[in-house]
Amino acid sequence: MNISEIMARLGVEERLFTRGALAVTTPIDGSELAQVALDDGAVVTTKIGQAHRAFLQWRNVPAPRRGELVRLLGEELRAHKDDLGRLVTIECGKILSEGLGEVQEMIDICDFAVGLSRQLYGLTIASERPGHHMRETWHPLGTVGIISAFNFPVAVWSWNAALALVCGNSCVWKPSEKTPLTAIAVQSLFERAAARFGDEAPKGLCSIIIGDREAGEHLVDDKRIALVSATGSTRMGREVGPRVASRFGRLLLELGGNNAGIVAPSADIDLALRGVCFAAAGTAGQRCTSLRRLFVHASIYDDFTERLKAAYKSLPVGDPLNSGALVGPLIDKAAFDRMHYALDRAKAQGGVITGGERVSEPGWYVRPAIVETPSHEGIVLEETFAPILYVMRYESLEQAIELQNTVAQGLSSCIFTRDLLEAEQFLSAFGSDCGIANVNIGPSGAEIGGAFGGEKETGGGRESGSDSWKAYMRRQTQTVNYSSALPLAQGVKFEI
Ligand code: UN1
Repeated sequence: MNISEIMARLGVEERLFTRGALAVTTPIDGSELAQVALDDGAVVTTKIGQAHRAFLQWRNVPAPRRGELVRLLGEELRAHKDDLGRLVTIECGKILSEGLGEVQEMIDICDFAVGLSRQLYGLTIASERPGHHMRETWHPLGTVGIISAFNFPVAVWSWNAALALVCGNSCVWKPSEKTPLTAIAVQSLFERAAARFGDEAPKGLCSIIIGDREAGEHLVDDKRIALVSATGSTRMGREVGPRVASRFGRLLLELGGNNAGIVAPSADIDLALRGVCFAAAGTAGQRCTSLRRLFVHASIYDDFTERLKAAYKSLPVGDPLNSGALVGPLIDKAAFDRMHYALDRAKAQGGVITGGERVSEPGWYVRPAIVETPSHEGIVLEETFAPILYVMRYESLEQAIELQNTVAQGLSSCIFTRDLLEAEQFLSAFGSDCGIANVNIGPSGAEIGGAFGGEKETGGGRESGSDSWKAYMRRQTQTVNYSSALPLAQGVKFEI
């Protein structure tokens, strides 16, 4: 597959993807796409230094003006949506409409951030002391280190960077080693936007690090990285979290999910079937929000699972650039091996498997699997980043909610029901314990306007919309005395 023309249109110099120690392959057929250079520890440290100096300048640029840079970035993304979306598909294997959707998600967050650049509101607070006022002001935080995963190779950067930039921060981004090309392309679009913006955008305001674990460790351990925003597995978060905490750095973690759905007796079955198929089989099960566990009410279980199995059989699996395909390949052989390891364990637990086999090669194309499992235990409690849906029967809503909440992860959840009471119970304090809870929609495919993230082993971070921007700023409580007396709070007397 030749990517030279796409890269040229995206403004990427050829030397950036034709030489270096890291071979980049496409999951579409396993062929080599490019070679990119790896940054060693010294380069990482230099880039962090540059980003830190950029922050010291950028924080003084007025926020609405900072928003203008993000507006220009959004323009570049709009103009290059087709090429970048196609490159996403080529590099990570998601179907083209999802590759394009990912770039749309970037455009959306840029629009959101531009508006936000005029709305970084603080508070004014009534003081208990005469002649005083108090307020809360939000200041830029510092350099943000962004670690992203292969499955959303560019959107996750934009959730972080668009907000970080309007908040007055600089960014250093370490994309997945599996998807450096899309990162290099995005960096090129950012640089075009920065050049149009002019000198007020300091050199090194946003940069990328292509590297392995060691490069990541430099980013995590450097005190000049004020916030580490990391997306990936819970295992990765367990390593990154304590290291950043030990230097009192700030963390935003978006880790594993083991998302569940409930299909209640009153559900619109056609709608539920579509919702389940997109969420469980779409993106080849490689979203952190993918549906992995499904609780179907006993009264509709047989009928629903038969229809689901029939729908799965007809899902077009194949080349993600082909407009007919709905399910593309797994990212690599290791993903396929992990999928089959999980299916073997599910079988040993008494699970009955439909699908899961490799359907074509080269590339790791699999038929999404349904596992009817007698018990909610063992492998069902683990996140396997592959299209495996564990299906179970339930009798009462209370029982289904309890089972859905028993896993260690807490990202996303959903219920399909037309019963108002059930829907509201699912969304109540004793309902879903996840960061995201949906009614009559699967757990994946969130819009950027809401805060995105989850509880428990998902890490607790929130990115993207709502007030997630506050994670990228430091809050300062200010008290001003405009009188000529000095009354002390709480009535304390200290006369000299
Ligand atoms: C991820 O898989 O890391 O809600 C992010 C969704 C997408 C983002 C997924 N908007 O499925």
